[in-house]
Amino acid sequence: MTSAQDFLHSCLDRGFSFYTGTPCSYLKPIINYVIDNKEFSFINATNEGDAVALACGAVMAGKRSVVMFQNSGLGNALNPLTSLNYTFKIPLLLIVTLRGEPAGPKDEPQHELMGEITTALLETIRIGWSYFPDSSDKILAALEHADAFMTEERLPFAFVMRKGAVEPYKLNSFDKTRPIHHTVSHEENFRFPYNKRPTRNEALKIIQSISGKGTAVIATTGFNGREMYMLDDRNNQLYMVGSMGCALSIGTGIALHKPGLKVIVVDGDGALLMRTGAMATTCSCSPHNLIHILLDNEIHESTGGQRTLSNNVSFPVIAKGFGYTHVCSTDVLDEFKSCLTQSMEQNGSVFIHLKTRPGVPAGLGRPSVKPVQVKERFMEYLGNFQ
Ligand SMILES: Cc1ncc(C[n+]2csc(CCOP(=O)(O)OP(=O)(O)O)c2C)c(N)n1
Repeated sequence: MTSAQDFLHSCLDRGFSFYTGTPCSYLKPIINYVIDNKEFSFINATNEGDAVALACGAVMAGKRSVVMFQNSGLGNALNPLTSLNYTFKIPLLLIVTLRGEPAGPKDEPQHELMGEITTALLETIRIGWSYFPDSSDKILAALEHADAFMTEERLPFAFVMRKGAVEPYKLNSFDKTRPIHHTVSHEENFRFPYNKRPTRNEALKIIQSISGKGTAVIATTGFNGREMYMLDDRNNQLYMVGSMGCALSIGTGIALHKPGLKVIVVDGDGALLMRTGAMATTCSCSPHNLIHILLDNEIHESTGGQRTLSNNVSFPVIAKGFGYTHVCSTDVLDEFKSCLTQSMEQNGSVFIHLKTRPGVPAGLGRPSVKPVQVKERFMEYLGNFQ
């Protein structure tokens, strides 16, 4: 295994001090080390395409830059990589994790196809690549090769990171990543300190208590779907895996074509920030039967607890701005319950924001029912409604 320290200091010797990206659990040691050490700076981007563009700006301003993301996010990054980096000839060092590696360790179904095609996809878009050095003595040669490619082609080069390539590195400066409050004007609406807020599990129980027949529930990628499945697996629930940030658009597509149903989207803050523009699309077609719930723990909990940018965003303010018919925001469970109960009677698109604290029930597993089966029984259920 490579040590994060060895890798990052060799990068620093070559001038790479600016880091950005979107988390993946494989990236924890590198991200943690960069956060801990002041020679480096790290910006947590809401999606991988934005991370690429941010780094392109930094490169144009004279900063050598590294962009890190999961291979699922290569899809999000394809557009800037092909029409920004290629067009303007902007080299970047990429670290792309290899979830779903063929013949690699067992992984989740949503990583299967991208795992098979990651390296071919990089080649198709003319990005040079090699595996992330799996021991510290291979770092210098790997960086030299990457640098030669970037200088010659003036295009990004990717280190493709397999599971376990880097030794674990525990974050020391937790304060630097802990959500900072006092940043947004809506803060005074919240009563509880971070660690006293309701849990996701308490909120999901309330959601399940009202989401009986006549409702359809889409639970987003992250812990929402996994916890909801564990609480009570029902055929009116769709547990998203992959396609992070797409829950709202899926829910809108259903709501528009099943006006006899109430559609409830249970979102995460990392997921919603990845595709916030979907709120504009949803409101532009104003479904009368949509409840969009945001369970906002201010972190990417399911990939290791890295901060999202949620504490810099006033979700109720932007929801109003996007045009939701009713908006409610709270950190009190009873208020959440009464907003939700009222919203079942309201016409229009309702946005309900609940600030939550992190934490998952002990022994949280993953749905044992396969995504295709979940979809099929969900469609059968939807078929009962106009
Ligand atoms: C395009 C893409 N990028 C990154 C990931 C890795 N990933 C899976 S879940 C997740 C965090 C989701 O955060 P949030 O919505 O806040 O939910 P939480 O983890 O807190 O439950 C990330 C980054 C992914 N699945 N897809």
